[in-house]
Formats: sequence, C-alpha cells, structure tokens
Amino acid sequence: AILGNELREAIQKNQFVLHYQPQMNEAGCITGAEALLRWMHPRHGVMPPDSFISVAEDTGLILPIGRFVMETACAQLVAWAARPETAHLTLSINVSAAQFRDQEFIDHTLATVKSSGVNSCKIMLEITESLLLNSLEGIIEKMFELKTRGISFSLDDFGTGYSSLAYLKHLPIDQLKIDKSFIRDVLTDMNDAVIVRTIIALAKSMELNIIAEGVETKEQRELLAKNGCFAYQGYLYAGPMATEELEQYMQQLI
Ligand code: G
Ligand code: G
Ligand code: NA
Ligand code: MN
Repeated sequence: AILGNELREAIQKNQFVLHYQPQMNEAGCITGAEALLRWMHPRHGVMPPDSFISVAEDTGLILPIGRFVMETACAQLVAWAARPETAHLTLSINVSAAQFRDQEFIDHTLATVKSSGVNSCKIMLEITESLLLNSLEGIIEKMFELKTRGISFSLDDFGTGYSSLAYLKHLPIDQLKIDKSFIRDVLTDMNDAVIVRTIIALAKSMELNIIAEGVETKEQRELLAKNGCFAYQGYLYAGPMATEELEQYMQQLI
C-alpha cells in the first residue's frame, strides 16, 4: 500500500505529471481535454490516481497535489493558447471534495489563474456528487465566486452518486458528465440505455451541456448522438496521454 511518506516524497521530488484525454465533438474534432494525474514512480512506473488519491485525501496531501494540478493545468492552457492549432482547447480539471472545501482553494485558484495569464473561460472544474453530500451552503457560494471569474463546472460520474436531483436546480453547473459505467453496456442493457436517455433529457431540460465518458465504440457514440449527446470522451478516440502525444494525436486528426 502507498504510504503518506512516499506521497510526501513524491511531491518534493516532482514525480507528478498530468496526462490529457481528448474530448471530441460529433464532427470528430477535438474541443478540449481532461487533465488526469499520474505519479511517475521511480520503481513502480506510471501509477494511476486510483492507487493514491484516497491516501492523498486521508493525509491532506491532496491539497499540495491539487495546487500542483491547477498550476500545471493553467500553464498547459497558456502553452496551447500560444499556438493556433491548439488555441481553442479547453481543459477539465478534477477537484476532490476535500480540495473544494479547503478555505484556501478559491484564493489559490484565482491567484493561479491570474499569475499564469490563462483565459479562465477555458477552465472547467470537475466535481463529484460526493461534494454535495453535506452542507451545500458554502459550496454554492464558492462555485458562484469562481463562475463570476469565468470558470465553469462539470458534475463528474453523474448518476453514480447520492445527490438529490433537486440540488441540480441550485447549483451553478454547466455540464453533466455521464459516467462510463452506464456507457459500457448501453447497447445491450436496457436499464443502462434508459438511464443514459434520461440523463440526456434531464440535461436538455435544465439547459446543461452533456458529455459521455468511457465511449469505446462507434455504436455507442451513434446511440448517444441519436439521443442528443454530441460530446464524447473515451478509448474510441484516445486514452489519457502526455502533452507531446496529444499534439501528435491532433496532427493526425487533420
Ligand atoms: O486517470 P484515471 O481514469 O485512472 O483517473 C481515475 C480517477 O482519479 C478520476 O476519475 C478522477 O476522479 C481522479 N483523478 C484523476 N486526476 C485527478 C486530479 O488531478 N485530481 C483529483 N482530485 N482527482 C483526480
Ligand atoms: O474522472 P474520472 O474518474 O471519471 O476519470 C475517468 C477515468 O476513466 C480515467 O481514469 C480514464 O483513464 C478512464 N477512461 C477514459 N476513457 C475510458 C474508456 O473509454 N473506457 C474505460 N473503461 N475507461 C476510460
Ligand atoms: Na473526471
Ligand atoms: Mn468520471
């Protein structure tokens, strides 16, 4: 198991990197990416977040790691903005509940946006329903504070959590992200198909954008499009990759 000490050392030694997974539109054009954290472990190689995020959350180390993520993501957006081929790209950034509840989160995020010179309209924060389990009060205020500065919000893993749909009305959310667990068997499982159609209809009626993750086949994408979902993320296009690979991937799309 991963220990807090190892994570602390990883932060000091700059062993974290961001990988980027393309987000595509119905025309097959890339519109943006999701930033996904990786730990380049000196002995174990590339470690996915599932192996260390919960330890990071339990030890509080998610806060410095989250600051690294925000700083790296903003720097990446600034680099993309400097080149015509990548200037349109947006970036979705995962934020744990523990980060969002930290009182310095807003100040650090806004300071990072400002010092990096990034266009904040390119930033989307991915939160999960777990953020909405306890008191919503401070949360909504914080969201509005970021929204007035141009940052938008996506509700990740949508449909897997416990939040009441009534919350959606009160939250300044821009996008619902259909969880990959519903997409996997959407072609064969009637329940998944109904859930996916219902989430899309809900998003539409609340004027929220919708994106599906875990799209692995053309048939899944076609079913999504037929039901009104026109933004996709998944292995059908590409998995998460380093920034240089993403630029190569974009070259071969043209
Ligand atoms: O990359 P992978 O699909 O293995 O990511 C698994 C999960 O880890 C994601 O769904 C996301 O919830 C979480 N995750 C990935 N990157 C980050 C990050 O930068 N910060 C936080 N807080 N969570 C992340
Ligand atoms: O933030 P979240 O936990 O939803 O992160 C998405 C996770 O899903 C990442 O760890 C990523 O590696 C993974 N992923 C991305 N595309 C696909 C896909 O098409 N199929 C599956 N099974 N997983 C995917
Ligand atoms: Na996510
Ligand atoms: Mn997800």
